[in-house]
Amino acid sequence: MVLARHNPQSWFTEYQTDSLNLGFRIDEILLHEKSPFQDVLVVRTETYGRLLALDGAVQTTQGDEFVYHEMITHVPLFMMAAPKKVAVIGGGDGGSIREILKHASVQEAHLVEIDGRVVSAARQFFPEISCALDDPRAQVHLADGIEWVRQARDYDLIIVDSTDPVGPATGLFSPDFYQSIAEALAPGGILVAQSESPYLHQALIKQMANGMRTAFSHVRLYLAAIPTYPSGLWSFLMASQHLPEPHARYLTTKIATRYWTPHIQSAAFVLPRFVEEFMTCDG
Ligand code: AG3
Repeated sequence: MVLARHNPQSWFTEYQTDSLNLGFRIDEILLHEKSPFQDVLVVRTETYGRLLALDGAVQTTQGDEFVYHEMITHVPLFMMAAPKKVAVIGGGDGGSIREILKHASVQEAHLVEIDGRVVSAARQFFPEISCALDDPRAQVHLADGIEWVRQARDYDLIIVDSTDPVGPATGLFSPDFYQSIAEALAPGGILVAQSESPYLHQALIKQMANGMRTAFSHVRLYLAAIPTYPSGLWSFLMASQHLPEPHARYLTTKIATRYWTPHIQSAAFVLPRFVEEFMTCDG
């Protein structure tokens, strides 16, 4: 349905917290349905192009999806000489798979999404994001990530590309899940999980980091600026048994990116003092 261009009611608003909203003027609602798991909405915003929201929370927009998808994938992938087997838990839009497959060494990229409606909405409305799902190296599993990871083995990288820790994603933030990821990784393997906003979700980030420390020896936080997510500054937690160091290939790579650069590979781990402080203080 096409909405009047300047109708003041033609807005999509994410209610980010009880006291904070982010509004997007929209000119069309492309899809609005209830899947068995959540509310799925695709709208066209004037500023950021098409936007996918699940249960009212912005997941992806055409205007800034590259930041999240490049940062959740390339930063850990460039810690490895030749990653071969990668899994994405969540991430039904396919953006993470698209970035993973830019690494020529990758032989298998598994997408494990609980909600098939998210995958079909992405295929229909975000072809430039979901395109790589048709690559012969990609496999889509419509399955519960927690169950799926229990039988997974020998992965070089597992990415938790989840929604917020409410609704279907809750179990993806638990120490038990991190433990079964640790068992599913090959020696030298890495876990990366999106970990919300350092302004708004400090307690959650600390809780996730502590949960990861029960299963991994090294846990590090890194950041990226994502304008359509709550507060605009987003974090990612990386966990591994050996301290990850970028592999020299990150300096000479020819893969096409729009946010990631070799400097950003290192700079993303440089934390503002308030973030350093809440990550190190007790309690
Ligand atoms: N998943 C992380 C989205 C979290 C955003 N939270 C919010 N808007 N309240 C993104 C999925 C992209 N593949």
